[in-house]
Amino acid sequence: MTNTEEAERSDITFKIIVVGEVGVGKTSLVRRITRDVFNSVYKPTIGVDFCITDVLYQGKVLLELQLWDIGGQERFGNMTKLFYRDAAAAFVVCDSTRPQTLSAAIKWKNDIDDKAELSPGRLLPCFLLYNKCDSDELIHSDEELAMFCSENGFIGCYKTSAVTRMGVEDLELGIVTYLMNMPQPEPEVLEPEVDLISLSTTQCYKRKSSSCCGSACEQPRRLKTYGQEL
Ligand SMILES: Nc1nc2c(ncn2[C@@H]2O[C@H](COP(=O)(O)OP(=O)(O)O)[C@@H](O)[C@H]2O)c(=O)[nH]1
Ligand SMILES: [Mg+2]
Repeated sequence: MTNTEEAERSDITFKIIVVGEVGVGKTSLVRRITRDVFNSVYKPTIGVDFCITDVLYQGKVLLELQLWDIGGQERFGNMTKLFYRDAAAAFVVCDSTRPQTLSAAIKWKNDIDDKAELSPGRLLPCFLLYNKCDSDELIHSDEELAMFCSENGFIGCYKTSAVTRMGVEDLELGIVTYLMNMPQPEPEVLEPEVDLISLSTTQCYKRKSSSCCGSACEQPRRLKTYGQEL
C-alpha cells in the first residue's frame, strides 16, 4: 500500500531543530528537504522559522516532520532553550569549505546538551550535516568526520548539498528510520477524565498539535515515502 488515502494519518510529529553558524546553509537545506527547492538569493534568518513535511513511513504510517530553522546568531541569545523544547533530534550544520564552522558545531552541540533533554538524563540525538559538498574545497576526509562525530557525541554525519540534493534523501531516510526506532519514554499520564454517562474512566495522553508553516515556506507541503512497505 503506497496510496496516501489508504495510509493512516498518525499523531506522530517529530520536531527537529536545525542549528549551526550563520551562512552554513541551514535555511537552504530546510527548503530542500521540505519543498525540494533551492534559492541562491541569501536572506539571513532572524530568530527562528519552521517548515513542515509529510512522510509516509513503511507505506502505511503518515507522519509529520517539523524542521525548526534557528538563526545562527541565536547561540549568543537567551532564546535557544525555548526553541529546543520538545525536539526529538537536532541537525547541526557546518560548511565544508569553512573549517571554523565545524569547530562551532561543538559549541552548538554543547548548547543543545545544556538546554535540551529528551527526558531526564537523555541527551537529544545530534546529527552533523557537512553541507556544501558540491564544492571542490572539501577539507575533511570521511575518516576525520567519523572521528569528529565519535569524539564529540554526534550520532553520525551526512555529507549534503542543498544545491545538488546530494545526501538529502539519505538524510531523510536516516532520520525517519532513526526516530521511528528510537525507544520512547513512557507517555505522560494525565488525570483520568470521568465520562458521566457511561461511568467509565478514560485515560488521555498529551497530544502534540500540528501547526502550519512559517513564513519561509511559500510552497505546498510535500509527501515523502520511506521505509520498506509492510
Ligand atoms: N555551494 C553551495 N552553497 C550553498 C549550499 N547551501 C547554501 N548555500 C549558500 O550559502 C549561503 C547561505 O545559505 P543559507 O541557507 O541562507 O544559510 P544559513 O544562514 O545557515 O541559513 C547562501 O548564499 C546559499 O545560496 C550548498 O549546499 N552548496
Ligand atoms: Mg538561515
